[in-house]
Amino acid sequence: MERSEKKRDGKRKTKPGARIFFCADSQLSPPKISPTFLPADEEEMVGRSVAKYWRQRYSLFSRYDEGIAMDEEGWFSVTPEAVAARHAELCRRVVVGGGGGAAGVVVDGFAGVGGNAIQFAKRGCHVVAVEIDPQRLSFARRNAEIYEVEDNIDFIVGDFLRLAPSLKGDVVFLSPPWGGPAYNALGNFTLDLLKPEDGYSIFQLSQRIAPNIIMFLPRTVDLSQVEELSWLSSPPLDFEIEENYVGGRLKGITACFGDLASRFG
Ligand code: MGP
Ligand code: SAH
Repeated sequence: MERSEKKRDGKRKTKPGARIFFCADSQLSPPKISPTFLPADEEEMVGRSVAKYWRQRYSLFSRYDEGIAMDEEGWFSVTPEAVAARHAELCRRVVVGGGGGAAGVVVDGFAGVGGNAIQFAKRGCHVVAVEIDPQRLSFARRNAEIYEVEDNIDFIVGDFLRLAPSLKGDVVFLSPPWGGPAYNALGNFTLDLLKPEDGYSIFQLSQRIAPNIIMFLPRTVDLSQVEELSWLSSPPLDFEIEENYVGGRLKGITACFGDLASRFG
């Protein structure tokens, strides 16, 4: 699929109404630690399936060595810290400071080990972090403690699809499962491949929670389908997409819907 046309002023046109911005690629430097600090066999301990993510550990969590807790799905799903910081910056524009300085509420529907929730909280948002796996959510809490932001996060064990009707916030953040690392072999990633339900259903549920939605999606996602989500509302929601790079490598696509999209850039 032709993902973009000509590069111009740091933006690329895909089709009318769908601009691709480039997220600043802030490479986080690994902390200066003694080489003896980590057990030499840690790479082996994490297992072959996640070794490539372990090698990126400092771009996932810059404070990794302070005791970050991970499991297999956490390793391959956590949003790299620089990208999560960018998501939080986008949120902050609509939820903090606008209404007399009160912090807004971000509902993170698929919180994982907390990569995104921590960055939202660090920027002054109050976070409702929903995660179906109790152990993974306990890792998210521990990781938030390391970043000293646990007080800004409500940790809720549960199924986002069932909880959604009882939730309210300013922004919903969605980084649902993509089907594991094998997503990359599929080529064009269509929204029906998202878990636990297709992207259209997850999006529609989220619209009842907040007027702004951010989705973090595979770099191979079908962009025309993503744009179609904005047409589920009448009038259509403002919509922007952005490519997110870390260390020069494209990690994923961020789609913004609602007022948040009109404040892009
Ligand atoms: P990747 O494409 O599996 O790895 O994930 P990487 O390091 O780009 O490998 P490459 O060698 O193929 O280039 C890239 C990023 O996508 C991860 O760091 C996660 O932030 C995110 N990601 C990957 N998966 C499989 C998922 C997923 O299932 N759910 C969510 N929410 N994010 C994922
Ligand atoms: N953004 C997160 C990663 C999310 S990965 C981070 O940066 O750490 C997606 C998560 O969704 C997984 O942890 C998975 O357990 C969780 N999940 C899957 N189905 C769910 C559901 N129905 N409700 C809530 N969480 C769910």
